[in-house]
Amino acid sequence: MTNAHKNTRIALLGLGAMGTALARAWLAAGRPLTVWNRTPAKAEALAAEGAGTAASPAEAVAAADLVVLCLLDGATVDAVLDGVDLTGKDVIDLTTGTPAAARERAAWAGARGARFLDGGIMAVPPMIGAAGSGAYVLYSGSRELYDAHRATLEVPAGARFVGTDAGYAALHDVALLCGMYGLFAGMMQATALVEGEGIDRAAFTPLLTEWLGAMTAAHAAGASAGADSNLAMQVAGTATLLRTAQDQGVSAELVLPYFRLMERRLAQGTGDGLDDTAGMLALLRR
Ligand code: FVH
Repeated sequence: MTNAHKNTRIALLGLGAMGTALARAWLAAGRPLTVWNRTPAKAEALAAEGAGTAASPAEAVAAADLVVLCLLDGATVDAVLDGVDLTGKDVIDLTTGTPAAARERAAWAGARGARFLDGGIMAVPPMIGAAGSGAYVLYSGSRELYDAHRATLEVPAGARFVGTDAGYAALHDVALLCGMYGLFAGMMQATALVEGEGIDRAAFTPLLTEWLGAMTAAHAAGASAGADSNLAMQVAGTATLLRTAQDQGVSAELVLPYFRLMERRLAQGTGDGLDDTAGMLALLRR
Protein backbone atom coordinates (compact mmCIF):
# COMPACT_ATOMS: atom_id res chain seq x y z
CA MET A 1 0.00 0.00 0.00
CA THR A 2 1.25 3.49 -0.87
CA ASN A 3 1.15 6.42 1.51
CA ALA A 4 -1.43 8.23 -0.67
CA HIS A 5 -4.09 7.61 1.98
CA LYS A 6 -2.23 9.99 4.29
CA ASN A 7 -3.30 12.84 1.99
CA THR A 8 -6.98 11.84 2.00
CA ARG A 9 -8.93 14.93 2.97
CA ILE A 10 -11.43 13.98 5.68
CA ALA A 11 -14.52 15.94 6.66
CA LEU A 12 -16.05 15.02 10.00
CA LEU A 13 -19.59 16.21 10.69
CA GLY A 14 -20.56 15.94 14.33
CA LEU A 15 -18.33 16.75 17.29
CA GLY A 16 -20.12 15.08 20.17
CA ALA A 17 -18.16 12.83 22.52
CA MET A 18 -17.53 10.24 19.80
CA GLY A 19 -16.93 12.66 16.92
CA THR A 20 -14.39 14.59 18.99
CA ALA A 21 -12.54 11.37 19.86
CA LEU A 22 -12.40 10.40 16.17
CA ALA A 23 -11.18 13.86 15.21
CA ARG A 24 -8.38 13.73 17.79
CA ALA A 25 -7.23 10.33 16.53
CA TRP A 26 -6.98 11.54 12.92
CA LEU A 27 -5.30 14.78 13.93
CA ALA A 28 -2.78 12.91 16.07
CA ALA A 29 -1.96 10.82 12.98
CA GLY A 30 -1.44 13.99 10.95
CA ARG A 31 -4.43 13.46 8.67
CA PRO A 32 -5.92 16.48 6.86
CA LEU A 33 -9.23 17.06 8.67
CA THR A 34 -12.03 19.58 8.34
CA VAL A 35 -14.69 19.57 11.04
CA TRP A 36 -18.20 20.93 11.29
CA ASN A 37 -20.54 20.95 14.26
CA ARG A 38 -23.93 22.54 14.90
CA THR A 39 -22.46 24.18 17.99
CA PRO A 40 -19.28 25.75 16.58
CA ALA A 41 -17.61 26.17 19.98
CA LYS A 42 -16.91 22.43 20.06
CA ALA A 43 -14.61 22.85 17.04
CA GLU A 44 -12.40 25.48 18.66
CA ALA A 45 -10.10 23.15 20.60
CA LEU A 46 -9.73 20.91 17.53
CA ALA A 47 -8.84 23.92 15.38
CA ALA A 48 -6.04 24.68 17.84
CA GLU A 49 -4.86 21.08 17.32
CA GLY A 50 -4.75 21.49 13.53
CA ALA A 51 -8.25 20.86 12.21
CA GLY A 52 -9.78 23.07 9.57
CA THR A 53 -13.22 24.33 10.50
CA ALA A 54 -16.17 24.73 8.16
CA ALA A 55 -19.04 27.16 8.57
CA SER A 56 -21.58 24.74 7.10
CA PRO A 57 -21.95 21.04 6.26
CA ALA A 58 -21.73 21.93 2.54
CA GLU A 59 -18.42 23.73 3.08
CA ALA A 60 -17.01 20.76 5.01
CA VAL A 61 -18.11 18.27 2.35
CA ALA A 62 -16.71 20.41 -0.47
CA ALA A 63 -13.30 20.40 1.25
CA ALA A 64 -13.10 16.60 1.51
CA ASP A 65 -12.70 13.33 -0.34
CA LEU A 66 -14.00 11.28 2.57
CA VAL A 67 -17.05 12.49 4.51
CA VAL A 68 -17.62 10.95 7.95
CA LEU A 69 -20.88 11.50 9.82
CA CYS A 70 -21.07 10.99 13.58
CA LEU A 71 -24.34 12.58 14.63
CA LEU A 72 -27.08 11.92 17.13
CA ASP A 73 -29.44 9.93 14.89
CA GLY A 74 -30.71 9.40 11.36
CA ALA A 75 -33.04 12.40 11.44
CA THR A 76 -30.04 14.58 12.27
CA VAL A 77 -28.10 13.14 9.33
CA ASP A 78 -31.06 13.93 7.05
CA ALA A 79 -31.17 17.50 8.29
CA VAL A 80 -27.42 18.08 8.14
CA LEU A 81 -26.98 16.72 4.60
CA ASP A 82 -30.15 18.31 3.21
CA GLY A 83 -29.22 19.99 -0.08
CA VAL A 84 -25.49 19.18 0.22
CA ASP A 85 -23.80 18.11 -3.04
CA LEU A 86 -22.30 14.65 -2.49
CA THR A 87 -21.29 13.98 -6.10
CA GLY A 88 -18.05 11.99 -6.25
CA LYS A 89 -17.69 11.84 -2.47
CA ASP A 90 -17.09 8.82 -0.28
CA VAL A 91 -19.55 8.94 2.61
CA ILE A 92 -19.33 6.94 5.84
CA ASP A 93 -22.15 7.15 8.35
CA LEU A 94 -21.07 6.16 11.87
CA THR A 95 -24.35 7.37 13.37
CA THR A 96 -26.21 4.55 15.13
CA GLY A 97 -29.27 3.35 13.21
CA THR A 98 -31.24 0.31 12.12
CA PRO A 99 -30.24 -2.01 9.27
CA ALA A 100 -33.22 -0.77 7.23
CA ALA A 101 -32.19 2.84 7.72
CA ALA A 102 -28.64 2.04 6.59
CA ARG A 103 -29.94 0.40 3.41
CA GLU A 104 -32.11 3.44 2.71
CA ARG A 105 -29.14 5.73 3.33
CA ALA A 106 -27.00 3.72 0.92
CA ALA A 107 -29.61 4.06 -1.82
CA TRP A 108 -30.02 7.75 -0.99
CA ALA A 109 -26.26 8.36 -1.20
CA GLY A 110 -25.96 6.36 -4.41
CA ALA A 111 -28.69 8.47 -6.01
CA ARG A 112 -26.56 11.53 -5.13
CA GLY A 113 -23.44 10.16 -6.83
CA ALA A 114 -21.64 9.08 -3.65
CA ARG A 115 -20.14 5.79 -2.57
CA PHE A 116 -21.44 4.75 0.84
CA LEU A 117 -20.43 2.73 3.87
CA ASP A 118 -22.39 2.36 7.06
CA GLY A 119 -20.47 1.89 10.28
CA GLY A 120 -21.19 0.63 13.78
CA ILE A 121 -18.74 1.74 16.44
CA MET A 122 -17.96 -0.96 18.98
CA ALA A 123 -16.28 1.29 21.52
CA VAL A 124 -16.80 4.17 23.89
CA PRO A 125 -14.95 7.45 23.24
CA PRO A 126 -11.93 6.87 25.54
CA MET A 127 -11.13 3.67 23.58
CA ILE A 128 -10.81 5.57 20.29
CA GLY A 129 -7.19 6.04 19.18
CA ALA A 130 -5.97 4.15 22.25
CA ALA A 131 -3.61 1.34 21.26
CA GLY A 132 -4.73 -2.05 22.55
CA SER A 133 -8.14 -0.82 23.71
CA GLY A 134 -9.97 -3.43 21.64
CA ALA A 135 -12.05 -0.77 19.87
CA TYR A 136 -13.28 -1.61 16.41
CA VAL A 137 -15.78 -0.35 13.89
CA LEU A 138 -17.99 -2.61 11.80
CA TYR A 139 -18.43 -1.50 8.19
CA SER A 140 -20.80 -2.59 5.43
CA GLY A 141 -21.71 -1.29 1.99
CA SER A 142 -19.26 -0.35 -0.75
CA ARG A 143 -16.28 -2.70 -0.68
CA GLU A 144 -14.44 -0.35 -3.04
CA LEU A 145 -14.82 2.54 -0.61
CA TYR A 146 -13.65 0.36 2.28
CA ASP A 147 -10.59 -0.86 0.41
CA ALA A 148 -9.71 2.65 -0.75
CA HIS A 149 -9.84 4.13 2.77
CA ARG A 150 -9.00 1.19 4.98
CA ALA A 151 -5.73 2.67 6.27
CA THR A 152 -7.54 5.88 7.22
CA LEU A 153 -10.33 3.96 8.92
CA GLU A 154 -7.84 1.97 10.97
CA VAL A 155 -6.38 5.09 12.60
CA PRO A 156 -9.07 5.59 15.29
CA ALA A 157 -9.98 1.90 15.78
CA GLY A 158 -9.80 -1.51 14.17
CA ALA A 159 -11.86 -1.87 11.00
CA ARG A 160 -14.02 -4.92 10.24
CA PHE A 161 -15.85 -5.20 6.90
CA VAL A 162 -18.92 -7.40 7.37
CA GLY A 163 -20.60 -7.32 3.95
CA THR A 164 -21.71 -5.41 0.90
CA ASP A 165 -25.27 -5.27 2.23
CA ALA A 166 -25.23 -1.80 3.81
CA GLY A 167 -27.50 -3.02 6.61
CA TYR A 168 -25.07 -5.62 7.93
CA ALA A 169 -22.91 -3.30 10.07
CA ALA A 170 -25.99 -2.02 11.92
CA LEU A 171 -27.33 -5.56 12.28
CA HIS A 172 -24.02 -6.79 13.73
CA ASP A 173 -23.88 -3.70 15.96
CA VAL A 174 -27.37 -4.31 17.38
CA ALA A 175 -26.70 -8.03 17.82
CA LEU A 176 -23.45 -7.37 19.68
CA LEU A 177 -25.11 -4.78 21.89
CA CYS A 178 -27.91 -7.22 22.71
CA GLY A 179 -25.25 -9.76 23.67
CA MET A 180 -23.64 -7.14 25.89
CA TYR A 181 -26.89 -6.22 27.64
CA GLY A 182 -27.74 -9.88 28.20
CA LEU A 183 -24.36 -10.28 29.85
CA PHE A 184 -24.86 -7.13 31.91
CA ALA A 185 -28.24 -8.46 33.09
CA GLY A 186 -26.63 -11.67 34.31
CA MET A 187 -23.80 -9.76 35.99
CA MET A 188 -26.28 -7.51 37.74
CA GLN A 189 -28.28 -10.50 38.97
CA ALA A 190 -25.14 -12.21 40.24
CA THR A 191 -23.97 -9.09 42.08
CA ALA A 192 -27.40 -8.49 43.62
CA LEU A 193 -27.42 -12.05 45.00
CA VAL A 194 -24.14 -11.71 46.88
CA GLU A 195 -24.47 -8.10 47.98
CA GLY A 196 -25.66 -7.56 51.52
CA GLU A 197 -24.06 -10.82 52.67
CA GLY A 198 -20.72 -9.36 53.63
CA ILE A 199 -19.22 -10.62 50.36
CA ASP A 200 -16.73 -8.08 49.00
CA ARG A 201 -17.70 -7.00 45.48
CA ALA A 202 -14.03 -6.45 44.63
CA ALA A 203 -13.33 -10.09 45.46
CA PHE A 204 -16.46 -11.41 43.75
CA THR A 205 -16.14 -9.57 40.42
CA PRO A 206 -12.97 -11.37 39.24
CA LEU A 207 -14.66 -14.70 39.94
CA LEU A 208 -17.62 -13.57 37.87
CA THR A 209 -15.61 -12.32 34.89
CA GLU A 210 -13.40 -15.42 34.89
CA TRP A 211 -16.48 -17.66 34.93
CA LEU A 212 -18.20 -15.69 32.17
CA GLY A 213 -15.06 -15.78 30.04
CA ALA A 214 -14.87 -19.54 30.34
CA MET A 215 -18.61 -20.05 29.73
CA THR A 216 -18.90 -17.72 26.73
CA ALA A 217 -15.96 -19.53 25.13
CA ALA A 218 -17.56 -22.92 25.85
CA HIS A 219 -20.95 -21.73 24.56
CA ALA A 220 -19.40 -20.38 21.36
CA ALA A 221 -17.76 -23.76 20.87
CA GLY A 222 -21.18 -25.42 21.15
CA ALA A 223 -20.58 -27.13 24.49
CA SER A 224 -24.00 -26.23 25.92
CA ALA A 225 -25.69 -28.32 23.26
CA GLY A 226 -23.86 -31.44 24.37
CA ALA A 227 -24.91 -34.28 26.63
CA ASP A 228 -22.63 -33.01 29.42
CA SER A 229 -25.08 -30.23 30.32
CA ASN A 230 -28.41 -31.44 29.04
CA LEU A 231 -31.42 -29.15 29.07
CA ALA A 232 -33.53 -31.20 31.52
CA MET A 233 -30.74 -30.95 34.09
CA GLN A 234 -30.42 -27.19 33.50
CA VAL A 235 -34.16 -26.59 33.81
CA ALA A 236 -34.25 -28.57 37.07
CA GLY A 237 -31.41 -26.38 38.32
CA THR A 238 -33.29 -23.15 37.66
CA ALA A 239 -35.60 -23.99 40.59
CA THR A 240 -32.57 -23.66 42.88
CA LEU A 241 -31.58 -20.37 41.26
CA LEU A 242 -35.10 -18.96 41.66
CA ARG A 243 -35.45 -20.18 45.24
CA THR A 244 -32.11 -18.63 46.16
CA ALA A 245 -33.12 -15.32 44.59
CA GLN A 246 -36.30 -15.40 46.66
CA ASP A 247 -34.38 -16.22 49.84
CA GLN A 248 -31.94 -13.38 49.16
CA GLY A 249 -34.80 -10.93 48.49
CA VAL A 250 -33.68 -10.42 44.89
CA SER A 251 -36.03 -10.15 41.91
CA ALA A 252 -35.49 -12.77 39.20
CA GLU A 253 -36.91 -10.53 36.47
CA LEU A 254 -33.64 -10.27 34.55
CA VAL A 255 -33.06 -14.02 34.22
CA LEU A 256 -36.59 -15.41 34.26
CA PRO A 257 -37.28 -14.96 30.50
CA TYR A 258 -34.27 -17.13 29.66
CA PHE A 259 -35.34 -19.80 32.14
CA ARG A 260 -38.85 -19.79 30.61
CA LEU A 261 -37.41 -20.25 27.13
CA MET A 262 -35.43 -23.27 28.33
CA GLU A 263 -38.62 -24.72 29.86
CA ARG A 264 -40.53 -24.20 26.60
CA ARG A 265 -37.82 -25.97 24.65
CA LEU A 266 -37.78 -28.86 27.11
CA ALA A 267 -41.57 -29.22 26.89
CA GLN A 268 -41.41 -29.14 23.11
CA GLY A 269 -38.96 -32.04 22.90
CA THR A 270 -36.36 -32.69 20.24
CA GLY A 271 -38.63 -34.30 17.66
CA ASP A 272 -37.61 -31.59 15.20
CA GLY A 273 -34.05 -32.91 15.20
CA LEU A 274 -32.57 -29.68 16.55
CA ASP A 275 -30.11 -29.59 19.44
CA ASP A 276 -31.05 -27.53 22.52
CA THR A 277 -29.34 -24.32 21.44
CA ALA A 278 -30.72 -24.48 17.90
CA GLY A 279 -34.16 -25.33 19.31
CA MET A 280 -34.16 -22.31 21.63
CA LEU A 281 -33.01 -20.06 18.78
CA ALA A 282 -35.87 -21.37 16.65
CA LEU A 283 -38.35 -20.56 19.43
CA LEU A 284 -37.01 -17.01 19.62
CA ARG A 285 -37.34 -16.45 15.90
CA ARG A 286 -41.01 -17.33 15.82
N1 FVH B 1 -20.59 7.80 22.84
C1 FVH B 1 -20.75 6.48 22.85
O1 FVH B 1 -20.41 5.80 23.78
C2 FVH B 1 -21.38 5.74 21.68
C3 FVH B 1 -20.52 4.59 21.21
C4 FVH B 1 -21.13 3.84 20.06
C5 FVH B 1 -21.57 4.78 18.94
N2 FVH B 1 -22.36 5.86 19.46
C6 FVH B 1 -23.06 6.63 18.42
O2 FVH B 1 -22.26 7.67 17.88
C7 FVH B 1 -23.12 8.76 17.49
C8 FVH B 1 -22.63 10.04 18.15
O3 FVH B 1 -22.53 9.80 19.54
P1 FVH B 1 -21.88 10.87 20.52
O4 FVH B 1 -21.45 10.13 21.74
O5 FVH B 1 -20.88 11.69 19.83
O6 FVH B 1 -23.20 11.75 20.87
P2 FVH B 1 -23.32 13.23 21.45
O7 FVH B 1 -22.13 13.52 22.32
O8 FVH B 1 -24.65 13.31 22.04
O9 FVH B 1 -23.20 14.17 20.15
C9 FVH B 1 -24.28 14.26 19.23
C10 FVH B 1 -23.84 15.02 18.01
O10 FVH B 1 -24.98 15.24 17.16
C11 FVH B 1 -25.16 16.66 16.98
N3 FVH B 1 -26.56 17.00 16.83
C12 FVH B 1 -27.58 16.63 17.64
N4 FVH B 1 -28.74 17.13 17.17
C13 FVH B 1 -28.44 17.85 16.06
C14 FVH B 1 -29.19 18.62 15.14
N5 FVH B 1 -30.51 18.72 15.24
N6 FVH B 1 -28.55 19.20 14.10
C15 FVH B 1 -27.20 19.08 13.96
N7 FVH B 1 -26.41 18.36 14.81
C16 FVH B 1 -27.03 17.78 15.85
C17 FVH B 1 -24.54 17.29 18.19
O11 FVH B 1 -24.28 18.64 17.91
P3 FVH B 1 -24.18 19.71 19.12
O12 FVH B 1 -25.23 19.32 20.14
O13 FVH B 1 -22.80 19.60 19.66
O14 FVH B 1 -24.47 21.01 18.46
C18 FVH B 1 -23.29 16.44 18.37
O15 FVH B 1 -22.32 16.78 17.44
C19 FVH B 1 -24.54 8.40 17.96
O16 FVH B 1 -25.28 7.92 16.85
C20 FVH B 1 -24.29 7.30 18.97
O17 FVH B 1 -25.38 6.39 19.07
C21 FVH B 1 -21.71 6.65 20.51
